[in-house]
Amino acid sequence: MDPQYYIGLEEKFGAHNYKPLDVVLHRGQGVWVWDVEGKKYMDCLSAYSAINQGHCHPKIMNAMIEQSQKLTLTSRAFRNDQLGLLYQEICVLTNSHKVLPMNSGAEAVETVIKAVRKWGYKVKGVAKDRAEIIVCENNFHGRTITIVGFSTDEHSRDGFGPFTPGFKIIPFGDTSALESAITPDTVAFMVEPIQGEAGVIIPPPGYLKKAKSICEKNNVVLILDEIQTGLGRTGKLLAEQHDGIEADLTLIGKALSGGFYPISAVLSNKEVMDVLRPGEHGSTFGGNPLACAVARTALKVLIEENMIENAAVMGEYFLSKLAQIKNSYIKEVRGKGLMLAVEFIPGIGGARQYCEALMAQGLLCKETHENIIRFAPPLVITKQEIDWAMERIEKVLTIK
Ligand code: IF1
Repeated sequence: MDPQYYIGLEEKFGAHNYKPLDVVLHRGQGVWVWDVEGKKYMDCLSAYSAINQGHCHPKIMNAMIEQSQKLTLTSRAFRNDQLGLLYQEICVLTNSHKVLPMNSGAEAVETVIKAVRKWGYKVKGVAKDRAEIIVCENNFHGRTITIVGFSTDEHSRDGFGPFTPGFKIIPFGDTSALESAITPDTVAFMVEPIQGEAGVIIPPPGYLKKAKSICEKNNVVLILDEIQTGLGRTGKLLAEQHDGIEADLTLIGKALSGGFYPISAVLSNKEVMDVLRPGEHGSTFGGNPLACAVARTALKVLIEENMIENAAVMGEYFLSKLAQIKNSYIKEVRGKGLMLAVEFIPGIGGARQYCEALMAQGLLCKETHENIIRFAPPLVITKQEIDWAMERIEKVLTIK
């Protein structure tokens, strides 16, 4: 089928809030996807890390089919026989005490904001409506009004005000800024272990560890948004493990379903979650049996099929290969696990042209900001497949 037909429909009838590469995908398996004309590509974006387990993982697919033949949605007015099992499995896996399931990542972020505010008033003793949450410059936590309200990206915010008050913004990676930003009204510090949208920005070593100890000392809840970094992407189950810490609250989403279904969750180590009482928060689809069955299997295959270890080993290999590319316009190559980026110096026409050239070579990736290409293939990628990718990447990126 002619891709232009589908592109035309999207352009004519759809909102124009995206500018995708003009590849119309039809089918996927593992690290590979095929377009409507049958052309094969390697997916080096993984739906922004929602497809860590690879496209259409057969075991997750079976779980989805089997559960959908039994029961899909009960609402939380009734219980179902999948939710408790998912709770237990997540808690065992992540050493958490409580789980609150939602659907999208942004909903998990909104949920955690509500929970820590309530905790601030009920437990910490902050005066009514004074609670403050500290976040970082160049954060990306989602698209709701509250969340874009504390974004520092003008593009995300412009024209959407007025915004929710109660947020303070500090530089990322700077623990002294955190220390001085905390006041008696501070209830939480929320941060991404590695900033994804900002361009795979890795903080100085020990940042999270120091942040954790500052939070502890000041009775401030540490919230890690692991929606992108979590579930194996950086070569550990959670990126916090690189720093040997446990956040008080952790957000996961994306790969929690292996890309089959929107499911997210707030994981709580402290009993912050206990402040939420019946009627104070919820979601029609949150915690539904289909989502739970899919998530249970998505977590299971991540562990059983050694995807996390593979991400660590393959990530290191991929990074070392990217670092060998000869191009004097490359400013930096960086990454952890299979969350990798190549940054170009400004003023060379942007990274998009490279993404388009890579697409022509059969490799799909996406620029972030003007000058950064992100490489984040599914965690099932093999050494041979990285070599296949590197042949194309070298061809496109090498400038003699
Ligand atoms: C889009 C970026 C990635 C996230 C973190 C929460 C959310 C996200 C750390 C919200 C979502 C997405 C959304 C997607 C593009 C994407 C993205 F380029 F914008 F930054 F992944 F790198 N916390 N990230 O990264 O989760 O509500 O979307 O489920 O098109 O907006 P969501």
